[in-house]
Amino acid sequence: MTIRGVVCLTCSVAALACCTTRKPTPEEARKFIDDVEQKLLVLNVDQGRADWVKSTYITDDTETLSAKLDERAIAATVEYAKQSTRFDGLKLDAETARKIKLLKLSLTIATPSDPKESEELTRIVAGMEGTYGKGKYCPGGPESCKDLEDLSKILSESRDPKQLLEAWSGWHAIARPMRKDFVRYVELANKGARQLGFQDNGAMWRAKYDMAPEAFAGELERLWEQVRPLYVSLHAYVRARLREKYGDAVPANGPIPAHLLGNMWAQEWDNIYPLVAPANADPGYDLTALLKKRHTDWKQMVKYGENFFVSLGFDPLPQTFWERSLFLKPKDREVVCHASAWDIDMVGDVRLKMCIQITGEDFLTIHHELGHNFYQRAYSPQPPSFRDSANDGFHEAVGDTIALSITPEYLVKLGLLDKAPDTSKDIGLLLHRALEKIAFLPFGLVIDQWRWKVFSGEIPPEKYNQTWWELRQKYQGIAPPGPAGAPAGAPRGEEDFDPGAKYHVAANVPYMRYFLADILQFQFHRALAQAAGCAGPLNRCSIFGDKAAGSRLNAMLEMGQSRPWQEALEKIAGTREMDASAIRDYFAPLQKWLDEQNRGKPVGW
Ligand code: X8Z
Ligand code: ZN
Repeated sequence: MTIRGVVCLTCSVAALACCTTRKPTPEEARKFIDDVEQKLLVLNVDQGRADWVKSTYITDDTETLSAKLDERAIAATVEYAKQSTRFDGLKLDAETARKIKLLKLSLTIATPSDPKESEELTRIVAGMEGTYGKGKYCPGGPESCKDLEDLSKILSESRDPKQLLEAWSGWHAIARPMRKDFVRYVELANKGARQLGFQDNGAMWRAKYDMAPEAFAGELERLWEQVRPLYVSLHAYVRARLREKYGDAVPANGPIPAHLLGNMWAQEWDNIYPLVAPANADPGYDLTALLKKRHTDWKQMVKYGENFFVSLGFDPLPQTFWERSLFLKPKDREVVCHASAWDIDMVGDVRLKMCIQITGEDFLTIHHELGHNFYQRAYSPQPPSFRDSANDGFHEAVGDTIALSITPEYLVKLGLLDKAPDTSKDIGLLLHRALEKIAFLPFGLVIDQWRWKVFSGEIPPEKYNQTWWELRQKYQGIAPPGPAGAPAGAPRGEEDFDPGAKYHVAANVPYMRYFLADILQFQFHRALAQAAGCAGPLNRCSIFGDKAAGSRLNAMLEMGQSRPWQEALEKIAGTREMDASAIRDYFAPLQKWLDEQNRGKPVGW
């Protein structure tokens, strides 16, 4: 006798209908998912609004309210996902089958069925993001406090190792109090994921890619192997140049100390371009300086981004975008400054949340974020289940693809630059881009290599920090800075929780999407440049103003996640495979140049 049958014996007459052994019909499945879509849409929109208020005004109250609505929406999704298993094995039409599949995969965190644990988990996640958002380093009392924006500015501009170390250590200390919560979060998130049928929370994240999770891990390995030689060459070149600057603090053939690379997480290195610029091929301009020289304000920066999309044939952003977004850091309250793009009602109330500063870096980030917003608008006519990107790497890649079109010639068109440097400066331009895009690749990979192992239990809490730095060394070839006076590479302790000093770890945002995006954006760029008829080297192609490129991009965006990502990729790039040949082609002249520079010098760590 089936379990269902046993329960049936004790059922009331009224409940008997639930206990029949009759197989549900495909029509019932269709009705079920249509109904669930509508109910979840309401819950998710409410959750989004509460989350918006919390992120733009962090207080205990907004944190509590937002956690409550998170919990409500997540618990409902979990419940519907469980209910949907009754349609397992049924022959359904393709659309219904995909919607039901996506329902089970839609969460980045599944709450456990115990209401107390469910509440605890959503509270912890809201709290960790709040701790990150409020994080400050106050060396000499409240007046001396520096937030992440202040400390990041030091990391990018200072060349004084002592100052760099202080800013780096000051920020990383904000994560120490998160460690205990993070341990509990891992336990509870795993519990929720297991109740949904996944091995652990990391397995749930890996299941979202329209292929077997093991096959996905294999794809990552393949892509990384394609680009690793380029990274290793860049690393060796940068290390040699930093050694000229900082002497023995940078080892000749070991990992580079993390605080010397111009960025709090050593994830993008373009801020140290002036230290490593090639003598004869420096294009001689700096985007931050150009923006400042023209007195560009935040609104103009966002307008430049919007205009790019409009030039491709997209509609301008709605008035509500300008009214409801957060563009600047408020002086009177705590906010989460980490940039993000929002789709509040899933039908056009798109917003940007960012603490814009007038820098080249933020100019690029604005394009990144608007890529999310234009994607959101393009797929909004789809049924609610399909209002997302083909896979999460696609969402992250769109704005970056546009930013690859910010060429010197394009800056001349905007009136920001007087004259584009000739092709003899291409190595400088490519090196600048490589410090941004090639340096990022192993970082994009490492965050979730670490988290997946944490969720699977392979990394226990007492080894969180040690393994974090082992992986950072293995993939990125970097080491933690030592305490003042000590040699670089002195180990950090387990009282530190350095992963938590990165937003996405504190806020439960999966990270492999950025690694994928780094590869995909070059595939997109190559395909769109081709559509625009650009024959020149890829780094000089801009699709600005090209409607053919725009409609090719839009054809992919408007699909949302209605079809497996392989089909979306085919639509834009004519291939079903993620492939690093585009990024390698783009940087091929630089690879050759780097290898010449590195000749006779140590390579690797
Ligand atoms: O988090 C972001 C965006 C929002 S989706 C600002 N990025 C990653 C990061 O900052 O670590 C963009 C590049 C990588
Ligand atoms: Zn993004």
